[in-house]
Amino acid sequence: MVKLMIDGNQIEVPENTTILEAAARTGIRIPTLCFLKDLNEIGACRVCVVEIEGYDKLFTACNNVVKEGMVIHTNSRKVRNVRKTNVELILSQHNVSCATCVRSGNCSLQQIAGDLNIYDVPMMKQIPFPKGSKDFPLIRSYSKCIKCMRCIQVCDKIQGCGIWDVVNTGSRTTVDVAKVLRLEDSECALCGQCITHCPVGALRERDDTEKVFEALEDPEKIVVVQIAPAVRTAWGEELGLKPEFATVKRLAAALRRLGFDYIFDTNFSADLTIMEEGSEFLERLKHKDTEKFPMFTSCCPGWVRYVKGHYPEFTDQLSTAKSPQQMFGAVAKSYYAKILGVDPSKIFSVSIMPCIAKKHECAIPVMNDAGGGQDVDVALTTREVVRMIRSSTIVPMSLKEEELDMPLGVGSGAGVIFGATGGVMEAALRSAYYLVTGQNPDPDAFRSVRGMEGWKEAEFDLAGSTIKVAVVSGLGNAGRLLKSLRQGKVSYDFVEVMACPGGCAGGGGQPIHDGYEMAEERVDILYGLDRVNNLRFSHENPSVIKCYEDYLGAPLSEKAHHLLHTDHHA
Ligand code: HC0
Ligand code: SF4
Repeated sequence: MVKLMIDGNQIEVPENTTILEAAARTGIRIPTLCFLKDLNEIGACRVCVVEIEGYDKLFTACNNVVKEGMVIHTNSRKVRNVRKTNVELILSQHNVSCATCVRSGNCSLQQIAGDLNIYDVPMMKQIPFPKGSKDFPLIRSYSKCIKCMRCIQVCDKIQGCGIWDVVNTGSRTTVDVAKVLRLEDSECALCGQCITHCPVGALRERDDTEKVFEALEDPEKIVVVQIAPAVRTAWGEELGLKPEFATVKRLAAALRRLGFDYIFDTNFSADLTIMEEGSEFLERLKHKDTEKFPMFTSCCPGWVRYVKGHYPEFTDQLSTAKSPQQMFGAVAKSYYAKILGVDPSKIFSVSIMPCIAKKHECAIPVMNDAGGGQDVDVALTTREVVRMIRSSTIVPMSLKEEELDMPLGVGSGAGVIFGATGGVMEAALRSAYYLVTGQNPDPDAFRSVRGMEGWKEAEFDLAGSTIKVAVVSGLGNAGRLLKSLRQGKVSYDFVEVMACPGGCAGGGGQPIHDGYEMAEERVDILYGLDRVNNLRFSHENPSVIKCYEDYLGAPLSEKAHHLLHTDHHA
């Protein structure tokens, strides 16, 4: 243990504790900007400086550890002045257009400048910044980058993609795409984790809200919307709503006020995905001698982009099943268009996703199988929908819950847990068991694939055969798993991969709580929703059963193949 004094408090903490942590233990908050625990502890912004008696210079608290007998001042006049100057220097190279910034009100730099009483930027520099693309789903505003390095670290250490790097020198130092010139030409998976870890507005998703407002105003268009599983756990966060109040039914009410004609649930098509992907897996198992294993889930477009870009030799092992987002779009513009008796082109199909890779996925040229343009016309992130609600002056606090529409608004508990790491695997195993044995298992029989660890393994008995599965979340873990498979160190039958840590609950399109990840809390909500759902099995979803009876025939039928499966090489 180490004894020291912080702001007059005598304390004792374990060796190697950082000054930042030691202060926090005594209830003293040292402000930070670039710091992310275990990920970015480099003192780049120099906001966390403190004074240590006996030294002229100040020290950063996030990456210096305490020593026996230290006397530390975290809030002396000298500390406050230097901190203020450091933030002014950051602001001097920052495009301070706060009122029109997507992160206004949720920006750590804005917050700290306010906290430090900075109302003027005395050393403002005019720096010519490169212009980024406006069309790619991930947008970088160079003029807003504060060189905190968080995006570099998260992309490299957590996601294993290494897209960003520091470029140039002196006042022109900035963060840009490593090796290639354009982000569009890089192997960026579009997971969006660099956005959710950016403390300012230097990274954001392409804003597609205007396209949706236009469709909502068009009397010729029937605008349908699907709500992804993980969106229901998070949409209320930025609106100040408690999770138990911010239900999917209250979101449905807000979406009706926005003018959407039919409010549906991606959980419906998650159940459909299980029927197709589960059947495909059992079919592949029948040909174990000739098929390559493991089969990988294909519902996360960040993962699909990653594997195609970084480990293309595994592309054939992806399930051919489309993601629930795309299955929903194809069904909306075929089966549902038929129910309505309208041409598919009349339907404008919107999805609300916790994800930015979904914007890329819906625009893949082969994802238009229903014949009415793109099967999903626009994919919005959770954050964009919150902005639409705000800009339309809808007050969710005053809304009563409303039902989703039928028949595509019905989803099972197995569908809802898609939004959590392990959820797709668990849902698939619940139905695979039924398809093999003709009997339902205990719905919680496969709970060992739950939990936040980045790489989980389990074995289950499926009618006498042992099925070995793995579940990974975070692309860095996915890369490690693929390397181990390549080297023959591990072998599995079925692997679920989600690009974002914790699965879609921690998706790159979710509300941002700078430096604090909400994935685990949101995952708990999803499992709670599964527990209380009357339906726990995808194969018991009455709307899915009816869709097969009236339209698709059976899982893996010709029509199902045409609408619900894809060629990942296209
Ligand atoms: Fe997901 Fe999905 S679970 S990828 O995370 O599979 O984005 O929530 O909508 O499509 O269902 C995201 C979430 C989805 C899809 C579903 C899957
Ligand atoms: Fe890296 Fe993901 Fe950001 Fe792309 S979206 S640069 S892969 S963190």
